[in-house]
Amino acid sequence: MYFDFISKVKYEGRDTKNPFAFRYYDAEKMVMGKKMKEHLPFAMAWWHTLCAAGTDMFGRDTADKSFGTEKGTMDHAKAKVDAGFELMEKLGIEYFCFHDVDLVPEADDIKETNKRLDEITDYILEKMKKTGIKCLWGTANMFSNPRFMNGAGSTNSAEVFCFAAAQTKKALDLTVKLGGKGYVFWGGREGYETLLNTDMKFEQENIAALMKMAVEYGRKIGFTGDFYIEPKPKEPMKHQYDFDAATAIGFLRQYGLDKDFKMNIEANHATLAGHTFQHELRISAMNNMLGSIDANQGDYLLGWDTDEFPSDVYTTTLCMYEVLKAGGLTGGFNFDAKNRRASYTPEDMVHALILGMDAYALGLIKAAQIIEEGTIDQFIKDRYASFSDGIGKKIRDGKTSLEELAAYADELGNASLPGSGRQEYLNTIINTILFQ
Ligand code: XLS
Ligand code: NI
Ligand code: NI
Repeated sequence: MYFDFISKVKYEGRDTKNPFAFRYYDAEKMVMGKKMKEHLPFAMAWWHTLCAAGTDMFGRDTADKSFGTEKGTMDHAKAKVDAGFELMEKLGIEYFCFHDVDLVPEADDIKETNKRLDEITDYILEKMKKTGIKCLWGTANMFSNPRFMNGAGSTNSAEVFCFAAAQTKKALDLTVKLGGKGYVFWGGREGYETLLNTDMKFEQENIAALMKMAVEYGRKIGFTGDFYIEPKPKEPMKHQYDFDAATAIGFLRQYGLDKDFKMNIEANHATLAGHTFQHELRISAMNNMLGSIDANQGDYLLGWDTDEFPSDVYTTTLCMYEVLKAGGLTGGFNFDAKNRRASYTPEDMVHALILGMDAYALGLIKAAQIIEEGTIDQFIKDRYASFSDGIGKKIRDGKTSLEELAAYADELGNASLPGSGRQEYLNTIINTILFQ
């Protein structure tokens, strides 16, 4: 037992003084006809929760994540499983996400790493059966090992490409073994630093080839879930090929991968791309490619992926507005987020997950209110009313021509101004709902 200071974390309402209780997340509460826990399939990220211990560019670990064992051993790998399942059970988190090398220490020889992976996933599977906790998605870490310095699918070395293929194959095996709903490709180092040494078209074709083989293999071994691209514009590379959702969707269509892939949208990656989180969700949803979410947040003053636990309710509300409008996610909400370096205790790990779950629960409640209150949706509908009949309808139906429209304009001589955007009024509506 690593988290002895809590038993099951419960919903106690916003006035509770208990630091280890939910103020908003009430798993069984009905919102728009569905239980909160069905709207919000939360997932724990193995890497941040059980591996990351506070090391940054300027200093070493601040948190003790040895879980009472020696790091780098299989005992440690098992202790991480024990700690992770205890944490998920106590918080009521029903899913987890993993990279291959989050689970076991990577050996020098890939055959040995794969043996360790088989052993640890047997152990995880036992725990899953006992607790009912499930796997949301798996992925391969093809960016940490020095061999991937120039990328995985985009590498200049055919030998390294084979190791990327081998890791993808094994990570798919493990995802299927654990019943994962999805399989993620985050670009990692799939990008470049300078075109002076890079053939961009060649690299993108190779990434597509790797993904195509992954789809073929995955379907062959019975993976029926979605593959995801997780767009990110930069970091670690200067230019990443999966810059944002629109770029990734274009890429998937170009290479005929769009039927098997959806987006895994991360809030912090959206803002790094110069978009709002809501924008990235909308782009994905309107292309029927909103699959899953990495639920974190960045810092607008910093230009990198700070992976903070989500606290900004304005943003979670607009996220949940998009998710409700899209009819929910086929994936879930993965807390790809870590404690700040100075919040280094086990208590902080629990506070962080409570914060994230409450921020999303509150966002869900507020988004449902925005939809039920109706002003925003009605306003948007009315804003385009001129296209519902007459010449506007002809445009929408594709039943007109430039000649006819030009004649229409000639007749008018001048156009009246479009209706006001009323942005300030609409912001007031949102504030009234958020802070009532
Ligand atoms: C890094 C990514 C990574 C993916 C999984 O920025 O967010 O954590 O979610 O490889
Ligand atoms: Ni992520
Ligand atoms: Ni990230």
